[in-house]
Amino acid sequence: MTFLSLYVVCVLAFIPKCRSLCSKPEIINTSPQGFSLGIGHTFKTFPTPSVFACMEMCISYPMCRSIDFNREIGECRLQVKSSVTDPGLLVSTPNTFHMDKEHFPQTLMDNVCQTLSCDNKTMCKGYSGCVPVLDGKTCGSPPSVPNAEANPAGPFPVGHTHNYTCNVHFYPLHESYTTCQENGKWSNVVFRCQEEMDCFAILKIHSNTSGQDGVYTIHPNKATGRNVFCDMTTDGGGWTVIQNRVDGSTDFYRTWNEYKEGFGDPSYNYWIGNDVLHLLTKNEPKKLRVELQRFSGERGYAEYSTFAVGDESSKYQLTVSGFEGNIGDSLLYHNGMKFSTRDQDNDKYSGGSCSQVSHGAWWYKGCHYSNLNGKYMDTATNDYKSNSWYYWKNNYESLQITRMMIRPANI
Ligand SMILES: [Ca+2]
Repeated sequence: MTFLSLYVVCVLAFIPKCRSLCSKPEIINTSPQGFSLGIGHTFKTFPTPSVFACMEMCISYPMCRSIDFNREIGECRLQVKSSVTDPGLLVSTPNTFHMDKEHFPQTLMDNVCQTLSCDNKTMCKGYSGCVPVLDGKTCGSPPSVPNAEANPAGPFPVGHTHNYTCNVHFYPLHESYTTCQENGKWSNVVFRCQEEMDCFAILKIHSNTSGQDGVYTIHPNKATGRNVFCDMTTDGGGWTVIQNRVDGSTDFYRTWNEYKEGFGDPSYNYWIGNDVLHLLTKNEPKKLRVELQRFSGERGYAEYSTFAVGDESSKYQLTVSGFEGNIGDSLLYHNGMKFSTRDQDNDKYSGGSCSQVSHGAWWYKGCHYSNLNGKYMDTATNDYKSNSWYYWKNNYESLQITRMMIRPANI
């Protein structure tokens, strides 16, 4: 028995021992881990624990160009595009394995089908043998997306891909493709056209900004343009910096209107402004990342999966949850609180103004476990008025560098 036929017999029988008897196609070890084409190019999804079964299914469909296989949940997705012809479509996706059809060990697959003869209504699918052919379903007009160009009328054949385009003054978010699947439905559309353009939208529209931190003009809505600092590096980039402090040269003990409008230099010390903060978080919650540095040089971070700020009539009420990080959660305490400044007391402390007691502006309760707009000290000082993050070291140690930045929560 040749090695090839042993291999085929093993796979056909699905004997658990097969893994030790048969060598896997070597390409499995060389394809990129943690990448996929996303769901917009999927025409068929099915569960299987085997990446090999996923591959053979792709082989059997002429329109299939590649697979995305999720090992965690055992999901196989057949794609009408490949990373060979469209390398720009490949995106980082945890637990997912991408492979292009032209890299499959096709000769092994072909060998099985050469020994089988299927009738008109079936087709050979590698080791699965003869299975029913596609039933010829079609898809109607693709799902409409608000503020995107009108969709063409159907029907479209299985495997057809539609690419959405946003109307003028709207900016694309998430993958812009949907593909007609074999069940006659379009693949799930997560695409959105958002009115506001933040650093994340800039990164997606202009891929050459990746890794290029700096000041960019964002449009929180059609009428508003604002220069802000974009972090295009950290964890893939696309972060709109909303607060930055690197030294004590800029006064942060300011009035309601100054915090409403924003102040400072986007490339240096600044607060983006509460109105802009509201515009950037009103359509969908953002993820917040807080980066801190002590005077000792030690650095740490906190991320919140949900962060939103209400409008002025709500007193810029804070919504925050979903902590993850290594500096302790010093913000959840402030969830649901209104913003207070030295000239406007919206806190829960009946004995006075938290802003004045804490020498800052924040979503004070009664009063704070974080005070990043507090007083800047030039050395590490345990002071309630200082710009501190209590649960990092369980004290009010003043910090040397603080940064708060946001990007879409689901990317
Ligand atoms: Ca008060």
